Amino acid sequence: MLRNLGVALLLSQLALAAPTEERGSIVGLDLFASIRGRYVGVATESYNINNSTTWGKAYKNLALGSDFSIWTPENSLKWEVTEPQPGVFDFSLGDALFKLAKQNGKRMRGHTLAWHSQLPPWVTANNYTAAELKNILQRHVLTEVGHFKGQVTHWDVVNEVFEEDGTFRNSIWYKTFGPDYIEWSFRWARQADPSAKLYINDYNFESISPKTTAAYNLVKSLKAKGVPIDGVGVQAHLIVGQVPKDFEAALARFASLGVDVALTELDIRLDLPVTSKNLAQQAKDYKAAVDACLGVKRCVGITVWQVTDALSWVPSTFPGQGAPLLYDEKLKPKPAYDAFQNALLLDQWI
Ligand code: 9MR
Repeated sequence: MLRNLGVALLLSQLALAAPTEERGSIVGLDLFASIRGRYVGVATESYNINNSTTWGKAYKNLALGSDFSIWTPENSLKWEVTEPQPGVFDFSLGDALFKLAKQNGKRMRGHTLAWHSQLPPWVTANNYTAAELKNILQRHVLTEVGHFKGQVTHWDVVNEVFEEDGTFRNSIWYKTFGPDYIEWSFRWARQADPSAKLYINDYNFESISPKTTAAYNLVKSLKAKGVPIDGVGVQAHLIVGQVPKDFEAALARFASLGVDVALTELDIRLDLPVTSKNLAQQAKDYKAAVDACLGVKRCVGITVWQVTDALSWVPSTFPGQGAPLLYDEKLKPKPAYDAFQNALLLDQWI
């Protein structure tokens, strides 16, 4: 107890130390998380990091710094980027980020393989037969996972397969194969890289709902059939003031199936403009999200969906909303950052 208290005090002092020019804060979020047995990750891209403006250099320091130990390519491993024409693969953007990760001791999450969105037009435009489309999906999964073999800790194998009412999304994959494509994709991914943890990933997985009940039942049946599924990715695109009260219960229900869970795309958007009031609420909401993960033993980590509000996907998708991340547009840590850190630091020692 006393030793822990000493460690806590030391870390609090280090946390207060001024950020350096090269590395952002000396003791970043991931160190605190690692003491709690978790990681903190971030979505980024090589073209975000390799930006030689003053702002770009500051971004780079944060992405490379000690807040995040694992990166998710925000867009560069999606089908439209990696297989723009049938059988013609282009991993150059992904490779650029993987190279930076390797040079800087970061691990990588893979995102994503079987999805309805960000597909190149040829997948849907050619009226492929079911047999042809099965070969196309198989080739895509085997080639992409094989290309990054041994370098990816977790793959989002299937993404957003459910509707809110718990029915399967009527994607090209579901329309052609029914739910079988889910099982196949996991098996092909395992075949191509036996060391990667394989995840099903979705939004609105943060509460008990028809959608998460359907996902629970799917994961249960996949496990019963021996399908290699290791985790449930809970995207956690949340709204300030609306973090579900049963967030932890939803994570715990997935974990009770004997799989890991992770927050894979955390951001908490607010109604613009930014005010001290909505920033304070956002800080509370970030703490609630971190606490939900810490409350579930098998919640292995938290990835935020970009470093800074300046690069968030939110404002273009939800006009009037934004500022959902830990660093503001000028790359200054927000109250949410301190709340995230405090959630990781406190509790355990008091
Ligand atoms: O952040 C991504 C944004 O840059 C893209 O334009 C968008 C296109 O669909 O995808 C965003 O990331 C999504 C992720 O891949 C899956 N979950 C929802 C994310 C936010 O839309």
